[in-house]
Amino acid sequence: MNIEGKRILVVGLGRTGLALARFLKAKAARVTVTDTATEKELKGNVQMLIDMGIHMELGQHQPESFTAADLILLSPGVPHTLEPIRKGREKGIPVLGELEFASRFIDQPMAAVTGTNGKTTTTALLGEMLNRSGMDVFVGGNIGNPLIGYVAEGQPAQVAVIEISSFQLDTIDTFKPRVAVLLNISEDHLDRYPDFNAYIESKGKIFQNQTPEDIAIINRKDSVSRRIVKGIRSSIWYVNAQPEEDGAVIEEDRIVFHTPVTGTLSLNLSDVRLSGRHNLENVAAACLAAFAMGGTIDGCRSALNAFIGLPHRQEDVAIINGVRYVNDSKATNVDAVQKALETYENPVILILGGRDKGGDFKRLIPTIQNKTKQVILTGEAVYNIAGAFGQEIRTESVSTIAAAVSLARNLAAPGDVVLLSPGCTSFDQYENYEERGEDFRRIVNALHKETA
Ligand code: UMA
Repeated sequence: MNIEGKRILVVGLGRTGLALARFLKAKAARVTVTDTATEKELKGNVQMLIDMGIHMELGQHQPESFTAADLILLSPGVPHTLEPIRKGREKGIPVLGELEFASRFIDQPMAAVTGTNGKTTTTALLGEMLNRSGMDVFVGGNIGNPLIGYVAEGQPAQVAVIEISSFQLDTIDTFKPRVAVLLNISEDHLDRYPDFNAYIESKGKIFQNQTPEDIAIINRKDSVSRRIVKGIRSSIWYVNAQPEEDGAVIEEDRIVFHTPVTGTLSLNLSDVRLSGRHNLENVAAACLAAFAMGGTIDGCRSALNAFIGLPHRQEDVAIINGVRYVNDSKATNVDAVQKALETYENPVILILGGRDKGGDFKRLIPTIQNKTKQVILTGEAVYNIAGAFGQEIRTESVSTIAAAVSLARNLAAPGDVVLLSPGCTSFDQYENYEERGEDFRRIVNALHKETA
């Protein structure tokens, strides 16, 4: 794609916008960056971009800039339905998401991973499996490392492993991964989509350009994912495959794989250090994707032996007076909370809350009744969640994570689990889920010191 001298508007100046602006400038495009945040809110980077000769429009999106551009590039957090973007499109100006734009420069095979939950874990695992199979791998995308940054470096790897969100899929057009993984679909981001069906449709787009020589990996037990199988043209390998199908079967003590490229292989569950049934499904999907990309069973096993999980995902923080404190701040939707609760045998004191994304908290009632001894609500969503639980679940409400930990400590007995698994975003009180998880960790560690 020739971009030299073209007027390109970059919308959003987060990690993606910054990487895009730098790449475009290096390619001699005429770059404008627009963001609804002010220079002060954007904290840094602005002056650096101005010094590079990039035009900045901050504090609002000026409609004229959208209609005057040759190309509009969107950050994933910017809804593609915004009025000025619609106006640009109406004028015939191409509008591309960063993933679509970056992927047009990529020559190597791509493995793409999406799903409501587990995509970062699966992406990181897959990258490591291929790495330990002797391949040079780029790992990026929604995991925090925009694909355009890899393009800017000259695409030094043999394969690209990309975590993909529905926001990124919304704006794809030609994106065609060699291997596409859909882990699961449950309600999420209902503050951005008109309804659940629109979100499902977006997830299904990961397969839209695949052809029969490509591979789709889907969880047969996930009833929502199964709904989109019909339109897929690529070969399907299933997690939880039926006997005549290619894919993986999770047995009591091992995962058995059968694929056209590997024949039948198996992996002992004792090689897996992650806990929870949902993680075994993530592991099975990562192994299948690794095989499809040319990885080996030894590479997969070696990665699994070393992989203890990522921060903020059911991360053990401390055991204090026999009580286990777990940071699951990344659980920002109802299904993630459900999966976390299912992992623990011991009584759980659950800390829920933050900013609601429209999740159906009622669905948690049976599991909460079965697994928890107390639910503590916090943040903006307190009234919504308490309303959804009604008389069926007794809750206590506090305003901060610190107050929630303090209350949990008073209620907990040895053997209990104090689980921060909020089911909401962190944006009512924090910049992101990482900051919330770090706060929880800091509070728990201070408690640990106090009681030592
Ligand atoms: N903005 C506007 N106009 C708008 C909306 C936002 O100008 O209408 C501006 C904001 O003021 C802000 C900027 O856009 O300055 C932020 O853009 P962004 O939200 O796309 O943030 P990035 O830092 O570029 O991060 C994005 C992904 N963020 C989202 O999808 C919300 C990151 O995923 C991703 O790691 C990164 O690109 C690199 O690819 C994060 C995420 O929360 C982890 N993803 C969601 C999830 O996993 O559930 C989808």
